[in-house]
Amino acid sequence: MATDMTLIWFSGSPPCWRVMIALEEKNLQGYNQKLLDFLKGEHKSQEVLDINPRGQLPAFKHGNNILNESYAACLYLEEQFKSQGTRLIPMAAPEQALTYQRMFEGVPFMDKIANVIYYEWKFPEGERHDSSLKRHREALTAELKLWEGYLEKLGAGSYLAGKNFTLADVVVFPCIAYVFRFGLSEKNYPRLAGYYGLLKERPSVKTSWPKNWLETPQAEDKLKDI
Ligand SMILES: N[C@@H](CCC(=O)N[C@@H](CS)C(=O)NCC(=O)O)C(=O)O
Repeated sequence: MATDMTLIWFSGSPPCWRVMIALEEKNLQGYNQKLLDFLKGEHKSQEVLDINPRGQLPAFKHGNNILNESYAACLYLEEQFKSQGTRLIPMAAPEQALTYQRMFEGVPFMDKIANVIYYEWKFPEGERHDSSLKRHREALTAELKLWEGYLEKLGAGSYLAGKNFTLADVVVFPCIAYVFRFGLSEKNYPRLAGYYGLLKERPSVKTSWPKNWLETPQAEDKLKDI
């Protein structure tokens, strides 16, 4: 039981979900957890600021070790519990290289998703123009095509870095779940849809599936024409 760990999180937040998937994969169940409400601004409380001065989630602690960046927490969990649960960073150089490469491509991928889905929230009114939204949508389309191509090259039933589930899947899957939640067409992105279907059934993903997504499986279909 991981009773020396604490995770403060939001439901449906991709960075928080990454850490939860990593904890499940490393068999680190039973950690202390606190679910906060984004809309109530609970992440700006002193309790969170004491752990994460940016007032963002996830806020994660293992003993006295604090890891507030989702990638840092996932890498730490893999390193500290290497021989426990799923091995998330392959030993062989080609698979390891691809795992790191795809993991960090996940950062700009998520930014591009957020630039479209949360356009009104991210950009103040005076900075919003049809041309800039169009540019962000085009950037996201190009990004999605890249990921569709990666999966096509690897073949049906593959994970993001090959035939094994890795840390690349842990950090990028929440982004992919997000785009389908916001209406991405399975017909236009069949490889991504196949990957989404495969990972949805994985126990670590199922167990950590955002509860509010179960209640409202589909959000606004902002990505349906992308
Ligand atoms: N780079 C951070 C990003 C964390 C992040 O942006 N969290 C969002 C929730 S998805 C948040 O707390 N936003 C509230 C805020 O920025 O005030 C990570 O990957 O952990």
